[in-house]
Amino acid sequence: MGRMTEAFSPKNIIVTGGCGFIGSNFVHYVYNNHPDVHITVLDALTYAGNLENIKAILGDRVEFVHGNICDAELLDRLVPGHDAIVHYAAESHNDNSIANPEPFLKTNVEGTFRLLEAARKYDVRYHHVSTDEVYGDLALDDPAKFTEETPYHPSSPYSSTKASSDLLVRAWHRTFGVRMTISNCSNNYGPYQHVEKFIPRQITNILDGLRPKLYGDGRNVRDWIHTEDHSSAVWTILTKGRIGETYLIGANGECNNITVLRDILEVMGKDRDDFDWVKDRPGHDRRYAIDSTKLQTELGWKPTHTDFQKGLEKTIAWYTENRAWWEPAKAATEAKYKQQGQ
Ligand code: NAD
Ligand code: TDX
Repeated sequence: MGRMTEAFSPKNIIVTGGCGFIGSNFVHYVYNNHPDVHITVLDALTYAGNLENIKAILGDRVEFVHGNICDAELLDRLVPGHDAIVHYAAESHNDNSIANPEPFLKTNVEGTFRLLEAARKYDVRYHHVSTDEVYGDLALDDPAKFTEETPYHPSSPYSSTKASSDLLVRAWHRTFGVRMTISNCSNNYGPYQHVEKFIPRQITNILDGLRPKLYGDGRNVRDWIHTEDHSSAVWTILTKGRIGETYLIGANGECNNITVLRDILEVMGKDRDDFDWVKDRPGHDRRYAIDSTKLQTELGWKPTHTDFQKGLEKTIAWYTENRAWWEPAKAATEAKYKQQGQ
């Protein structure tokens, strides 16, 4: 408290990965709350990107550029004239990183390197969106939570590439003076999340008459936050955060997987045991938990979607009403899981 905060009012920002789950929510958040800001979305439209997510707001204030963050020439054309890069683009799914790590190295490590080089060359403010998974995991009976001081200890190919990208960002700040901030957020949920992820997979399985699939003993704990609270936190850090600093984002949403699954089954009118136990994920992190005191006390951020049960019910309603959005990806996703025994 009583610390200096830098006021920064970006007017022309690049949002990488703005057609994915969390990036598109951020684009809507800025569009709805900051009408003076122009947004350029840079997205490669991988299997996880969907232009539908931002179609309704494309126009004068939201522009779409189809391209890859690893493309240095494209960045040379695109970045000048913008005053900030907010970097969401990533390969984001742990199970995919176990099946085939290579795209994670490319996009998460090389892609971040290219963006940092562009931020350095054109002196553009840079915000790096990362994950609590860089800290590894906690034991179920450990009273501790992750803080900004927790040592890095990633477990999976995905989280190790995100940890690598965070370290690049810090080095580019210290060595080259890139004006950066980093945020590490816990598990997001909400509309537009790909059906490969835990909550949407179980909801859409039930909607398709398939049984939900629970990994291992189902006692792994995730710290759930609504994606809109993640967006408001990133905006707060971008505009008020201190350069060079890391902020953890979380909303005290710890819950184990079997409880989340049984809640979904109950809301959807199914028996609480109507699911399959499947093979565990190799290296499966046990528990994540975030202490977001720094963000709350220093920058005054607060989550607003604090009722997880209500958020889950709304999310179930969204997938029920938006079958056309998720159906095209469902069969291929389940075929891939089947091959992996999950
Ligand atoms: P997502 O997989 O839904 O979306 C990723 C987006 O990035 C897609 O639109 C995809 O097309 C795009 N993309 C991928 N590779 C690209 C490339 N090389 N060039 C340009 N665009 C590319 O991911 P998400 O769940 O929305 O996660 C977004 C960010 O938030 C990631 O950096 C992730 O690590 C981080 N994060 C996610 C969570 C979570 O719970 N999902 C939690 C904390 C942090
Ligand atoms: O079918 C499933 N059954 C199951 O039990 C799936 C897909 C997952 N799980 C378990 C594994 C995890 O304990 O549910 C939990 C959540 O799994 P994911 O949705 O795959 O998320 P997680 O691995 O925790 O990572 C997520 O949060 C941190 C995001 O995918 C990352 O991008 C983010 O960094």
